[in-house]
Amino acid sequence: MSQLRLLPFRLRAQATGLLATRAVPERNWRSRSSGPPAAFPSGLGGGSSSYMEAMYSAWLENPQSVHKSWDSFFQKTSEEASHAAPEGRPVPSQRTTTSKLVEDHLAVQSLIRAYQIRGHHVAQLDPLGILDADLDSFVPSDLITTIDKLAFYDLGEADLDKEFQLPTTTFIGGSENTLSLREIIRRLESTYCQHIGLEFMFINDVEQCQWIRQKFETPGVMQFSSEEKRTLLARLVRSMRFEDFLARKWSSEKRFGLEGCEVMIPALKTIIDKSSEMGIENVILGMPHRGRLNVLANVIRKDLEQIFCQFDPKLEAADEGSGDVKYHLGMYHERINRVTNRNITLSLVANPSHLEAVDPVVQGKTKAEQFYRGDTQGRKVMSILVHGDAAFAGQGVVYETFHLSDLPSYTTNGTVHVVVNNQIGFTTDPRMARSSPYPTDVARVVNAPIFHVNADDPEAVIYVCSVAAEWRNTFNKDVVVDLVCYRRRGHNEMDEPMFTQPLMYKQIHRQVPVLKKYADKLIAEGTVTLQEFEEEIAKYDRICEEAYGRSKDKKILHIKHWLDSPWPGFFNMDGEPKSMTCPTTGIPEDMLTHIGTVASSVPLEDFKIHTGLSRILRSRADMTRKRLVDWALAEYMAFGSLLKEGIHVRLSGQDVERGTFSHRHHVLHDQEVDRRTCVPMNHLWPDQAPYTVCNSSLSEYGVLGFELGYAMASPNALVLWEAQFGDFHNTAQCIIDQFISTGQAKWVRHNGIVLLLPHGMEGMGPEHSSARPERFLQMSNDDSDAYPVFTEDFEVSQLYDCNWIVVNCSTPASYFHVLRRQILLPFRKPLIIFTPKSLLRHPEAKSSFDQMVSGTSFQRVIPEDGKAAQAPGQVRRLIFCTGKVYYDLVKERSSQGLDGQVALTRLEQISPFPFDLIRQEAERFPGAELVWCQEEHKNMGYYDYISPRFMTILGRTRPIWYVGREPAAAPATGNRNTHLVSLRKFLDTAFDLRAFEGKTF
Ligand SMILES: Cc1ncc(C[n+]2csc(CCOP(=O)(O)OP(=O)(O)O)c2C)c(N)n1
Ligand SMILES: [Mg+2]
Repeated sequence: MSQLRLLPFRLRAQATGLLATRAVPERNWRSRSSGPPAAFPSGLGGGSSSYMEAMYSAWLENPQSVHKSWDSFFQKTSEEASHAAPEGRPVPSQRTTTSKLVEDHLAVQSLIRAYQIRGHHVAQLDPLGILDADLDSFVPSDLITTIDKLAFYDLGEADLDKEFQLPTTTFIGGSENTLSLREIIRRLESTYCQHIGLEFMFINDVEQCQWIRQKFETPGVMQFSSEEKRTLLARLVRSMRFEDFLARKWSSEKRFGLEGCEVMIPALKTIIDKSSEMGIENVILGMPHRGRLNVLANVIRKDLEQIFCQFDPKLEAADEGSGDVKYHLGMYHERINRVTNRNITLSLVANPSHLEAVDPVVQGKTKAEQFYRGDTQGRKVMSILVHGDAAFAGQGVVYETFHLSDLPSYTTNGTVHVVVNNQIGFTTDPRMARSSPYPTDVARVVNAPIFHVNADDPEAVIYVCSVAAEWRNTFNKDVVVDLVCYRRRGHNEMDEPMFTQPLMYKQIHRQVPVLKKYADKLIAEGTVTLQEFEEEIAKYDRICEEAYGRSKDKKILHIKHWLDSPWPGFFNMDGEPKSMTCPTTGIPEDMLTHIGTVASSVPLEDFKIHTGLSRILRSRADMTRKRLVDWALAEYMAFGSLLKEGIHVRLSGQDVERGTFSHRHHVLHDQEVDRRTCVPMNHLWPDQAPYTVCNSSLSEYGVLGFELGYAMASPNALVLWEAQFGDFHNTAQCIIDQFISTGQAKWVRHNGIVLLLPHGMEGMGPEHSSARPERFLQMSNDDSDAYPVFTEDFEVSQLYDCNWIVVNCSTPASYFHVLRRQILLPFRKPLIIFTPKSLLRHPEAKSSFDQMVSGTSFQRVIPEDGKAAQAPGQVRRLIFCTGKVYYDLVKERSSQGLDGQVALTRLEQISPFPFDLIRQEAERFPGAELVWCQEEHKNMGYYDYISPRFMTILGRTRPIWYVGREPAAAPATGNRNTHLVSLRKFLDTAFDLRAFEGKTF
């Protein structure tokens, strides 16, 4: 027993005799190609020993009556039984001895399985040796950590030197089929209980489990050539000396150094090398603050001087926008992988401070890059996500992102996750930061294997990373590498960690840096000399010094150099739009007719659709004949025409295929053939771009982030995310605030994502009513107080300057045009569209082809063109409004007979504010009182946004009166009657021409 490694620091009294909890052998595994045949154990389920006894009795009577695998098993064990009988003792009857041996064999199988399942609990994962990576000091009772625990299996010391047949579910034997129990335990400990802790036995696929067992159990797998060791050492030198250099030069700057996890650099490089070897050409990385500069320098290989000059506070910013701190910026770099000699493109996606928010963005970008390369299997493009331990466990978006990983329209065919598990989050201990044993448990939901590894053992880390990359590129599934490490300094370099973690930090101060430990090891074994090691250090220090010298010459900071997703050819050489005009957005009538016809048809033969849908298609055909469109058909026209122009259209969100309101029906389902579907949009033209429409998982944060990432990859795509109801966007608020609204200002990155947010007060209660326009408008960056200069290209230049476009269309034609304008603009801006619910079926909410044919365009403002427009001088009130309330106002105006006295003008684009057109309208009706009418409550909707802008354009000479619902806490009432009463009330005010008499402003 002396060879058995004891784990005294974990030891505690162990219960024995818990045979009832014996693990049950797996069913139906496949035999490995070499080694013993898949024989006796297969098919054994619970209660296997009574089954075996029955088999054994049958065999004793007639060896031919059992399967030949049982026959050879019983023969073998009987022979061993007679050899193994200790001298001097009476030989027991054949039956008793064999039975005991059979039981012992089964026990040994259980023991092997126990290590495979639970070995990680006692693995030495913490480099500090003080914490339990699984937050629990318990030692599983079925691991042989002391000799007495053999009793758990009814085994004893005397059994240690007996030979046991190895089951096909282990590879510890290598080419041996049998091993002594002592050796079995030794090999299991060396695989499962040293510096690597493996969690994989929850994976449902037996082949995948076998693959992992083979990778880690096979004797001698973890051997490295001296060349590999030297490369590893050189990478550690870079990683460590880079941080040292920054610390020396800028001792009081925050950089979120990697000290304590320097091995992350060789770890990432190994994943990239191995993936490149397996055919990957493009790697997209997402990561948080910790070690980010080091990754930029030593993994992506950003020019060091460009990193160093970020530390210079005197540098002038060359680009528009407000920029970001250095440890958030992204990067894109194409280079040769030195290990494989193949081209590789690496990009690190810019990210906000909000931890894990970048995860779905990286996945979306990866998916898009795969899609545009036709890489359906993820053989060329892959993603790597780096996480902090506290964030990985705490942030829900991690879970949302994992749930996208196997959905056909969202999968990136496997991601390698690397956790920098420094066992602390800012000042919080893991025990206070998570309820799961490991920070990585979230990955178990998708059956991803999890490899924990002690980060102070660089070779173990490298091995694990290489297996992880191989796993990803073999099974195209996610995998997690958990680098159990420590954080040498405080949360950042200015922080004092001893305030809160005094004992941990006492140990950390005693901790020998990994580079020194590894160098000493290699020097001791003769792989490198001390002199070579010192030269390697001096060489890299020189590189840093020289780059530092060059960085001092830099006067200007170009954020453009930090772009993570360049769009080659879209902008001119200076990164500016190629023009500042936008063509008209209408399309030829025959195209409208053609799209309308396809939208009304079932392009596949023998395809039986639902009768209700036939009715919808007939009504589309009818509208097409009458040269009319409703909302759904207008959307068809916009998407269809862009597809013809080679623009990929992707619409994603919950239930978007049919449409929440059952109006869209972009995917037809055969009523008789299971899962047979048809997407007529993909049958428009032979050479059209593909159309993707996909129901998403029930997530907003994850899915919106994903689509934003998707839209980053190419300007030649219309990527839309639709919320089920507009208010649900608030669970994705971080993507909206941190990426969509601010992305260009922070990272000079254009993005043309479109958000479709169903909105409208329809008596449906506080939720399902408001898409919260006030929030989007409050974040719009156009100046409310600056009187604009009205140049010829006012519309386009205003759009160019804005952070996003907010529209609330009142007609299908408007929706059609604004979608097309989105792509025809010479640049990209996020577009927020408040979309209708009841208007989808409103008989008045239809547009004629005349409003969509060539030559027509998006109207930012739809001016009054009815009776009031014929005699503007007579008009006593001009009501400005937006969206659905227009239809209520028109109806009310007509019922009160005020068509000639009250004009109604609609804002289709709210932000950037159409100052020019509003001024024209106000001037057209000089004698009219100006009113803003909205159905939302006064503290919501548009009023706070439009009010100062009206003031600016009117020169404060005329008031703009408010008509709408009163201020409120909830966006809408839950009581239908109250809803109708408040509607009545504000409609009455809107047409009470004396409502504001005598009031001052
Ligand atoms: C969503 C979010 N909440 C809070 C923070 C503030 N914060 C920054 S780093 C940090 C601790 C992160 O711990 P961990 O994920 O373990 O990474 P580490 O810093 O240890 O590498 C916190 C709470 C943040 N950046 N993002
Ligand atoms: Mg941490």
